Amino acid sequence: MNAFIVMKHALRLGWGFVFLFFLASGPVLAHKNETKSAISYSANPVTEGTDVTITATVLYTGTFGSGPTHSPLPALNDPVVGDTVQIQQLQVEIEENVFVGVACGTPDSDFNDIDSGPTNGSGQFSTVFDTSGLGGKTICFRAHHPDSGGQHGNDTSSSPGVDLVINAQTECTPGATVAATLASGDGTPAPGPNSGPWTYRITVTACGGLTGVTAQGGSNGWAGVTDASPDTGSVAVRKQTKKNTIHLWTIGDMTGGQVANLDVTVDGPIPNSAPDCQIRFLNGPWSATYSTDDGATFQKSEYSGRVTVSVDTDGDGNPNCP
Ligand SMILES: [Ca+2]
Repeated sequence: MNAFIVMKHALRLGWGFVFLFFLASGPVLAHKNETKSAISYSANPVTEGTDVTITATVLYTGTFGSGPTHSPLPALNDPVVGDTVQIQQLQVEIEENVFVGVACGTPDSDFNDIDSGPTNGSGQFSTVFDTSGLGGKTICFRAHHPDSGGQHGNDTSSSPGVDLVINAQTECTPGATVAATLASGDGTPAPGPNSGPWTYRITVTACGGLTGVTAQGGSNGWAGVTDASPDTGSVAVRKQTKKNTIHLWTIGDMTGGQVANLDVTVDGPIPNSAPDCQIRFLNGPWSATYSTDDGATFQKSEYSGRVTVSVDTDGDGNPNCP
């Protein structure tokens, strides 16, 4: 065997090795369809004893992870159909194996499944949550979609956490209440310049006829408001400081039981120095003002609950954040 032939063998082996390596590395190159999860409530706040329908929605983002493209590639906002989605409650363990639901941002808490099931043709799965005995509590929930279907499957996503406010009284007190009833966007964002956007819905509910209803709320100090779309009335910036913007939502008169919604979209960078599992609030507290005596006097509601995300610096999806 002369040197030339040895070299030829080596080359052939070399290319063969490269080819085998390429084949073997195929499954490692994940290029799953990326998804986004949202959570919504049928009502918020609610009176103790009310059954609340909590709905998780999982949609495609129209993008996929690194690696070669494949078809069919689902389009933006196509529903993820037939995948398992979990509805999770934020809980603390008060004694061994005894867990209670707590508000978004509570220290030493974990999201645990309260129900799960397959998404329907609209990418949705719902569960009914009984609020009996929970008067006076605020409990945070989120939607979580575990990854599915191997390398061409659907990737993990979590919604932001949203507080469900459960009032103790058995009948509504005349006036307005304000709460977040929906949130979408990445609930476990990586740090960086493009961590958002996120959208949350502020809902004002009237008990009894009200006049001159307005609601106002601050931004979070780190992700600015990029859009504010009300289904009733109009929104304007009331006060702008360097880090915070107060929005004033003028709703007008409301009839008893009427509901008005404002969808707020925020976006902003998360510093690379943000620690894993850091809780960031998407909204500042919102409150409503209203008159029950045709404008002679005005009253202010309690503040809304909050919407949170958990920073995922190491990319593990934050399954075990303290
Ligand atoms: Ca993490």
